[in-house]
Amino acid sequence: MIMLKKFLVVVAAMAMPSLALAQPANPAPAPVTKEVAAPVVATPAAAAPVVAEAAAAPAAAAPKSMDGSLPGYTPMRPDYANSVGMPKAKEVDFQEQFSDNGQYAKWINNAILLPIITIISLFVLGLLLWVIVRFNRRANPTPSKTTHNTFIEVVWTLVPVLILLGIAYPSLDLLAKQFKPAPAEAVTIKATGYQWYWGFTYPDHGGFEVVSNMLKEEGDVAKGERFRTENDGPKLMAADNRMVVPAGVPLRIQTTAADVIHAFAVPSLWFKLDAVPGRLNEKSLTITKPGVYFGQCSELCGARHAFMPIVVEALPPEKFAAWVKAQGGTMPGAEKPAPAAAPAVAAPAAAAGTAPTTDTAAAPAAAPTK
Ligand SMILES: [Cu+2]
Repeated sequence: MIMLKKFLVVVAAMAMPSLALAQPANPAPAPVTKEVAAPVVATPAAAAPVVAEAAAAPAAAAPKSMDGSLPGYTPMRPDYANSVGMPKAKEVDFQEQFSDNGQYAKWINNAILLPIITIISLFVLGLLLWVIVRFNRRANPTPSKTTHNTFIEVVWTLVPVLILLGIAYPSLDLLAKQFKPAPAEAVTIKATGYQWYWGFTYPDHGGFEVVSNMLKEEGDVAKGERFRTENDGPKLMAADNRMVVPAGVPLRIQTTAADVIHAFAVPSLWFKLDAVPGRLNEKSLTITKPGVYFGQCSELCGARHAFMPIVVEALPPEKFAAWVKAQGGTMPGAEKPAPAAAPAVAAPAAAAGTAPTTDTAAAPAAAPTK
């Protein structure tokens, strides 16, 4: 009996990667994957509490650590000094941009649009003042009867055309860049909007889903529960589990929603994409620098619309790989051994229960031995 118990635990542990691969996406609120990593190799008795916890609060993230850290991963502290990824006090400009498209768009705004707007406004104001002062009834009692002036008419037609062309060229160029599909080797992340939190699925890394809830303030949580600290991010912007991605690598961000329309928006990455139930929207993104970037749901989605922040943490690729491992996922290059072990062991574990994620897979497999 003990041998059988041990065998089932080992089988469940081996089956985990293949199970994860077999379930690329789970639209229903799923327990956080980070629950699992440790208890899998422990005894069934140790694995059991995880299931109870997951069943009690499927949507709530209940991390083991108070700061969101995992083995091999510590959440990056936001760069408050330089206001990276967040608004600056008294800022009127766009936030500093950390994607190529964002930098280009900000350049178009600051180097082309704003100067043109300023010059045209001042020119029109000048003309207006000139007319008021020079051609009022007292200063100009007998008005000129001139009606046509070919030269001026050609100028006031051609100059606006040239201005519009000057704006249109970079605008359409930016539009084309924004619509450019992600390259084949891009890392895919699917962001699912729920009322009222986010789920981030990693189909290229075993299909695990990270559930991301806003962190509450210290006074608003029960004793012993995790609350927001300065390491997590600004008030109302921090999340318990971040969307961790590699920096400097093309990303394929897909958005969808499970209930109502949400929108995935991160201003400092020049990224905003609606998350619509039953649809899969897609947009490419390359984050130029490691850092923590804050965003919010940007489509009115119900009572707690204002409390579903988005926190994107871009890490150097090797640190991202460590985070994927901590989540129980696999890196695309490293998943080769999994298929060999999968066919033999996947069946008993899968038949034992309908666990929504890899987390709970260990426990149902062990249950029959009780
Ligand atoms: Cu929303």
